[in-house]
Amino acid sequence: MRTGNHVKTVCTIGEPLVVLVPDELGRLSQVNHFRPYVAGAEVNTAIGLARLGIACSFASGVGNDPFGEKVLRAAREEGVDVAHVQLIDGAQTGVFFKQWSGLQHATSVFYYRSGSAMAVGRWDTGPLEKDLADGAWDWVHVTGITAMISPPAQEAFFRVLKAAKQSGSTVSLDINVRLKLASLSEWKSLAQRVLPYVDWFFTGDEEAMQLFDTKDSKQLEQIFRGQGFEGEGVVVKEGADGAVACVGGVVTRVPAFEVRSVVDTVGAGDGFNAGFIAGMLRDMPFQEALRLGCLVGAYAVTSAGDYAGYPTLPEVAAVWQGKEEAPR
Ligand code: KDG
Repeated sequence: MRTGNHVKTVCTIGEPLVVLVPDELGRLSQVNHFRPYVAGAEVNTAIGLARLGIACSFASGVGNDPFGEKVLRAAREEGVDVAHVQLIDGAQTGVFFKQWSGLQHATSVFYYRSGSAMAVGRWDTGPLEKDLADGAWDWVHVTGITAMISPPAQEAFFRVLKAAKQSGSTVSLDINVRLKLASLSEWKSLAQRVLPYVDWFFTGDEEAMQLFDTKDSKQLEQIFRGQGFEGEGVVVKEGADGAVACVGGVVTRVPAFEVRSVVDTVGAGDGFNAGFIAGMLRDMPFQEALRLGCLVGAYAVTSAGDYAGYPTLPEVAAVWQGKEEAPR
């Protein structure tokens, strides 16, 4: 039984990757230098939570190769518990490349992950399912990406999602549509299938439009309730316009934080999730939890790595007190 002093814990589950980020703008075929960063929506959220002082585990399967080791080191260095990260012999860690091109320097990604440990079904979810069933974590966070990596990854995804739901943990899911992984109709069907198992459904406004023809959080909640959703609510991330949530028909909106210049928006949504979950676990007023999500998202866009810019607790405290920069 949990006591009043129980420290609330989170587990995020998914595939981490190494991303090769070009040192220059333009076509990938003409780029000469790249920097490797650790990435992946769920490990990003785990790191965001750890930076906010939340005890967080990350569960995954990676290759027992240099990139798997890099992921493990990065997560450990950030204070994330990696007891549930399997380093799998003879398997590979997924990789992707970023490209900034065109008049708007639009970001595109090129995946090399179809042979990764999770994609080829080498990830053994048994130990994780056991801990999930034992209710090891207060909150479990997943994303739709895991289900779209491959058919074996989708089976693993639903096994852990169901175990998390049955354990009574709060379950959040960010649909995180990636059209390079599956078609829009496959994403629509996934979004429906997950609804009975999640307490919080996170989505970006653009992907909500793609999937449900609306980004209105109230309408989304109504649609979901008609399709088996019995969870808490829906959170819609609107980037530079902030975020809006609907819980039992009650809509809460918060504005975004202004940033001087946007370096790269990838990772902002995962950061938002970390801030929101941390706020909820700290029993912050709901609007403040959304605001904390927006703050982590804003910090994220100030740097090139997915999570490099995520703030620490002193930085958050400084903003909350109305000071722009944290004392160094
Ligand atoms: O949200 C950031 C992620 O999209 C990025 O790190 C890569 O997880 C990733 C993916 O599978 O696309």
